[in-house]
Amino acid sequence: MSAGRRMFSPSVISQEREAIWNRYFPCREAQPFWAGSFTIIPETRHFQEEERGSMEKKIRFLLSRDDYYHQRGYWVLASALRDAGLEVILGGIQIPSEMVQTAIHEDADIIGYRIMDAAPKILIAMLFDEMNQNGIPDIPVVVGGIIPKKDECIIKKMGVKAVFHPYSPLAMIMGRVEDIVREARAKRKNKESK
Ligand code: B12
Repeated sequence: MSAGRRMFSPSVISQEREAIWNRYFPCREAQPFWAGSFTIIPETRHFQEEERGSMEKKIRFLLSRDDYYHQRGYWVLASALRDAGLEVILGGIQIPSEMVQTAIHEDADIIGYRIMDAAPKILIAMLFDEMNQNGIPDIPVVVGGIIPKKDECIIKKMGVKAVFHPYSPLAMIMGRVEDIVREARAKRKNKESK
């Protein structure tokens, strides 16, 4: 392919490839309407529910991302969350307003945004704005991907519960997610009982 010789960049190679074979869509997950939980083999699900014991309802985790190219981490994370016994709602590539609609529609317990290619502080400000406007300010938000340190401080001040950088151990992520959801559920219960 001539692209390889001309300029070694994934976007150029991808455009050349597309011109010959058309665009390849590995799945339909980029469409929010299709957003649905991963299927878990029933026996595994039962085992995981028993193991997690005290969690009364499975955690519904909305996982969305900002860019098309860095898919690998998205799928690694989605599989790990599923294997840990969570219901993963695959938002795919979504902007904040779409994420909020999916979170409401899918009754998400937690929103996870994978940000690889954009400005985290702008996206997160938009997300919280949309969440407030749509009456879901209490759903916890966690963020992962390429998040510069200075942006991490800013988005945590905005209300992001945790930020995960490259090479974060998956078990540590799962542990934090469970703790965050437990805390949010307890807060909601308290609020409802008042
Ligand atoms: C592989 C890779 C690619 C592959 C992606 C293949 C694929 N299908 O995914 C390809 C070659 C396509 C690619 C392309 C590009 N890339 Co690239 N890429 C990488 C690389 C080397 C690894 C990413 C990866 O897959 N990691 C493995 C996964 C499992 O880990 P992870 O994504 O970090 O996720 C972990 C945590 O961050 C966390 N996490 C991540 N997301 C989330 C979300 C939630 C909710 C939670 C809880 C946790 C979480 O959990 C995971 C487990 O620890 C990184 C460098 C790096 N070391 O990170 C650069 C990197 C991300 N790429 C980069 C760039 C610049 C690009 C290009 C723009 C380059 C170019 N000029 O063409 C293009 C993008 C194309 C475009 N937009 O036009 C930059 C991003 C810089 C930035 N945003 O400021 C990086 C950091 C390299 C660098 N240092 O410059 N890239």
